[in-house]
Amino acid sequence: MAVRDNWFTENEVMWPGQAMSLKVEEVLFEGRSKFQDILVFRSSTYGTVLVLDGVIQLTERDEHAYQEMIAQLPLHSHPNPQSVLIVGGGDGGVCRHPDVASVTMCEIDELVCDVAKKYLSHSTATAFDDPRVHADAAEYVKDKCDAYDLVIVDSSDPIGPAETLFTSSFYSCLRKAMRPGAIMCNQGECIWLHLPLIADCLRSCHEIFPSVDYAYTTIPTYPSGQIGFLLCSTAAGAVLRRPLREPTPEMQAQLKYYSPAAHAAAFILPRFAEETVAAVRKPPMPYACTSGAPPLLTRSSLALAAVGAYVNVPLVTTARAALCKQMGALFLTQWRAHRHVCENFSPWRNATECTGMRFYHWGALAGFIGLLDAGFYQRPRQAAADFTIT
Ligand code: SPD
Repeated sequence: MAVRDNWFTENEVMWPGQAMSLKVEEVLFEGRSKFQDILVFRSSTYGTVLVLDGVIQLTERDEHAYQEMIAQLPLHSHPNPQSVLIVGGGDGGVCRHPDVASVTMCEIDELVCDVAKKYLSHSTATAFDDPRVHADAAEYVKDKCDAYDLVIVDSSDPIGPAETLFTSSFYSCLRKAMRPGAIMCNQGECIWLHLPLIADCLRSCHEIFPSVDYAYTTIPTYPSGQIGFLLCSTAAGAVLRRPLREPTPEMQAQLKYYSPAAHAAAFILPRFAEETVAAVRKPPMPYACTSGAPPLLTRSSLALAAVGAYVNVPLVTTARAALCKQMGALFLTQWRAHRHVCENFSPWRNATECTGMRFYHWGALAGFIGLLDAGFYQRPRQAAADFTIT
């Protein structure tokens, strides 16, 4: 029994040794569907709470931290989303977000929708007017081809009915259902608790999608106060961390968590998670933006150096060498002008010639630095700027 002495305590199978508890004012619904246990209660400080199989799915107080981000991150990374598929999300919290021509929601458990309509109708379950609820998400998307601009997988945790939604065969089905340039955003568990699982999922995504990244949000009632998102695009080179559009002022006024700045910040990971994600992120981040060690010799760094050399050697080094020649010549001229004064001081002549030679050497060094500058520094910096919003 999850509620004891007016306290609900979360099931801890996936996060052993820790548990979230909320004080219960009133149990509103308790039952079992074909798939899972469902509990709804009114808490004393977090509003109405929905619990599936002993795990908190949403509370009215902090649901926006998750539902806004899982919907708005992909929505604002796509230039023009028209058609959205939501897998799961039976509580209705996500499907009220996409303001697009068509939203299809496929939730495996109809009772979750019914309970949400009854107990969450004033907060999250406000967009159920025309829902198309399908029996099984994995089965449903199997038949689809090139149908969606966005796919949002708002699932519960992978122990239970949502297990298939974390597999590579499911990601492959989704990939087929997505249009060119479409974006998928999946509930991506918690970096503090599930890094190996996240790494597995990201590796599967890496095999299937040409662009892959990971973001997270903070939310007090999910385990460890955090939950992440796997974001993948069917387009190569898609930079998902940079919003392509800003919310309209009216939309921004309704959002409590999402903003373009929160979008960009959501992808900045602590170092221990960055190391895992950096290994599979596509396109890879320039090392200037990551906390990982810069790779010394990669194919791309060699290619950049070659381009830098090609651009710099003829332009910079010849220009600098020409300048150095002039300065060397100036010294020699000066020396000749003063020759009659210091004709017995041969060291002067040698010194002057040496100075000229030194300028040649400095010219060569400057050219080399120019090469490094353009090949290894400026170009990654430019690429870094592409990943940053200003
Ligand atoms: N550990 C809980 C993860 C729950 C994620 N899904 C929540 C569904 C809310 N619409």
